[in-house]
Amino acid sequence: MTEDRSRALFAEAQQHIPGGVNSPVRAMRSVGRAFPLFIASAAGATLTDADGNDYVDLVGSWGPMIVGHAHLAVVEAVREAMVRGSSYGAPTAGETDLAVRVKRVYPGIELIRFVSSGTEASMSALRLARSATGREKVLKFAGCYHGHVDALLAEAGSGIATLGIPSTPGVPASVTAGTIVVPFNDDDAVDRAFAAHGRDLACAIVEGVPGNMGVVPPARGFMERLQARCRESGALFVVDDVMSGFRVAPGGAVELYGLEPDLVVLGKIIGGGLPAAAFGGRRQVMELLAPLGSTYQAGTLSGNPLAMTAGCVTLDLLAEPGVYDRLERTSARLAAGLGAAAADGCCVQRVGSMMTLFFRPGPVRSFAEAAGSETGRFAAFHAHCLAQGIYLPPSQYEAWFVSLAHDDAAIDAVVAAAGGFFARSPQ
Ligand code: KE4
Repeated sequence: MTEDRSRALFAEAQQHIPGGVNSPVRAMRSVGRAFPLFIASAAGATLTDADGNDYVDLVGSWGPMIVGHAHLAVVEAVREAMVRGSSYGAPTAGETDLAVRVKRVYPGIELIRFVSSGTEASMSALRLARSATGREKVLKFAGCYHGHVDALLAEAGSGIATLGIPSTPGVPASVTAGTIVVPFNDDDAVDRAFAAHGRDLACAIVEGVPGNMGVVPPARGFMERLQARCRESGALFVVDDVMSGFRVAPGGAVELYGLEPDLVVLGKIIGGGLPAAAFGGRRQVMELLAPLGSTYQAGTLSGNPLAMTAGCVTLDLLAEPGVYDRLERTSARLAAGLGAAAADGCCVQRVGSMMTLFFRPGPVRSFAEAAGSETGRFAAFHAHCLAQGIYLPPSQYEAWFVSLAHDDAAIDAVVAAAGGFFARSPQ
């Protein structure tokens, strides 16, 4: 198995693109690789790299490819749409078609606005919450990622209720000064933050099922209490279902936990592998958006016809009977196999078809606990699996994604690779 072509492509890419990649995690530096694999094609649950090596794919483009890569129905629909033109900068029926499909499973969304990325959706939701409440502060959780939105690239200040500090250069301290960062799954910390800032909070934003510190399920009642604190304080409750939407249930974490958010942020799966994301919620809030209201938000490719087409076909495939039962069976099989293969010092955390194998004992309830993982061993595990033809997210702090295209053979191959690693290095 050679990787020469990927190595050469990476060397060339680095001359033109920072780090040779267009999104940092793809560089595979977190798992100690000198260069990432360049992918040439994909079909079903399989990725094929530039050297012709095939892999069982558990990244799924970081979530969107839940029906599998290059699904024939999606390919044909987008091909037909393409010959009618790819972008008009004008309204199309396809945007309404996708809106109707989303609202069918998100009854709390009365109006929805499409954008081109989850970052854009989160950023817009924040602006709308600030407009709706006339307040400026926002609350987020450590370890939750909502895209590279300036105000949300913040780390906790010195104390729970203190103001955020930038987590990256380039974000002014003034921008994160209004961001309160609280440990996830910590009810007391949430209560303290609301006691200190509640009346100034425009919103609290939370991943429906956090997957950006590895999969860390909400503790029982945590989301409901957060929602209640928002109601009491007048802050909007914003659920970021970009990763968990249409994945952990048709209506995402909102459905799974019976939540009633003021705004929902969506992305990934709703674009079916093309650039589409959205934010939506109560009519009273959404009507503040231009052109109805004066809260400005816009986008050249928002509601792009090809993305709307891919999204509609993907959501229709997910609406077929038994789909989520099938995803659950396949995902449970993988989680059980990993749990049986893994050493005692590991734990598997899963919600539906998103999961993480943590290289630390469980449970993992917060980012601080996730950060206690043995990332060096994860890197060795990742390299072992790659050599066995299994393509895992190149970071301990990411979710693995199962699709409808993963059959028993694919799952068994992942479990066998994991078993081989732990047999060779039990601790
Ligand atoms: P995008 O801007 O990448 O489309 O979406 C941002 C976003 C928002 N909310 C959640 C819960 C997300 O997980 C994401 C993006 N997820 C990462 C994977 N952890 C995308 C991968 C990448 O950044 O390359």
